[in-house]
Amino acid sequence: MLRYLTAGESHGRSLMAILEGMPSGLRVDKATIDRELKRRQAGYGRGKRMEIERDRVQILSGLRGGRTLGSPISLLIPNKDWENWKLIMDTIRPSIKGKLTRPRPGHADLVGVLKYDQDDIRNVLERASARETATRVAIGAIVRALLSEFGISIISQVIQIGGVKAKVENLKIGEIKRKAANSKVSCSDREAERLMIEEINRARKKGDTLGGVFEVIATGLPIGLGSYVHPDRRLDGRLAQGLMSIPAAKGVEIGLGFRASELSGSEVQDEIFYEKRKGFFRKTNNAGGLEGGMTNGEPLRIKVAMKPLSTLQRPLSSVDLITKKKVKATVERSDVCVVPAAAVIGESVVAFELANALIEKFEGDSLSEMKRNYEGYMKYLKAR
Ligand code: EPS
Repeated sequence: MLRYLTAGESHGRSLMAILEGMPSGLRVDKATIDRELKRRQAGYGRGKRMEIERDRVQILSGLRGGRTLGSPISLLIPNKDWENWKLIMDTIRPSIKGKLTRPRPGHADLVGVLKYDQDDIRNVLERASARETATRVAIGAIVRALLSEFGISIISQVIQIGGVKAKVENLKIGEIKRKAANSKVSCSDREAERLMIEEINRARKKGDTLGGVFEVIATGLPIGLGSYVHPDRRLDGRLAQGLMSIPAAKGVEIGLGFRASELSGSEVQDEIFYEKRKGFFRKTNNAGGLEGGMTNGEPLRIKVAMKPLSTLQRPLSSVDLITKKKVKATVERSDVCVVPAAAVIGESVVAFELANALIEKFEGDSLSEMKRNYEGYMKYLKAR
């Protein structure tokens, strides 16, 4: 079983993670992790914090000579901004000047202070912050190295920001990869990209924020990752859980998603074909690559809807925690739109769930043992 823990406050000294359950013998490249961290920081619509940070990982354990040992991999990502916050965020004797007492609607602020019995919203927002997702992207980059050993790759694209929807239905996966990588908002439709940027500029001017939708696509998946035998082994459920845990995520659609509910069965199911060279295959992929909670050999296609961020530069009404009077919510430095960044986080989350399912199916203490198990299974499938 693959598992991880993360720790760290947004303006604390650093973010940390421990990843456990990776096989030995896997080459892990620090530069590749740093590249993914950089992708997460980018995207049009980000705020001032991203001008301060240059996220870089330090690999503290679990590797020797650039290869995994099978032992826990521990990671550290320093917060550059810590220098500006170390008096306020000191873990022993912080200087507490102005406590934050005006909760932002939509953020963890109000429920967090009530649940954890706090009188300063900072004690909630520091960990609730989406900055935590940097650790998930670092973990994602490591598990992607494992997936690529088995020919699995993952890409993403932004398909909606605010009211602007991209036209991407007829694009091939190769085209999406190329076009999205060259877009400021990770969108494969140039005209939509232009309108999205305009929409972000408008929102910034108004002190408002924007949500949107991104899609993650995984290719090269063998048939049979995940299982139908027990609810918590269904891969669609695990993917949805992982993706819904991204801050501001509000919905997940697999394949046709909600649209499938409007159509008849004969329009939705992907008919089965067989050719000696290809084996069993489909001509459509409405299922998004999953049937019965298992991969069916077609590309995995999964969409995530993000709500607009809850920190508004022109704040909404709230109630002060102490005076109980109507006030405007706290204004923290924040971003206008993080959908392009969330797409990178989504890739990482999907990578983790797929790697977990891969390890479950082809279990081995070393990469070579996993590969022997994989090859045996692929040979068996070919003979069916
Ligand atoms: C983030 C860092 C944060 C925010 C954002 C994500 O930096 P700061 O709070 O110092 O401006 O930009 O966090 C939120 C959107 C949030 O609601 O907490 C990051 O590294 O991604």
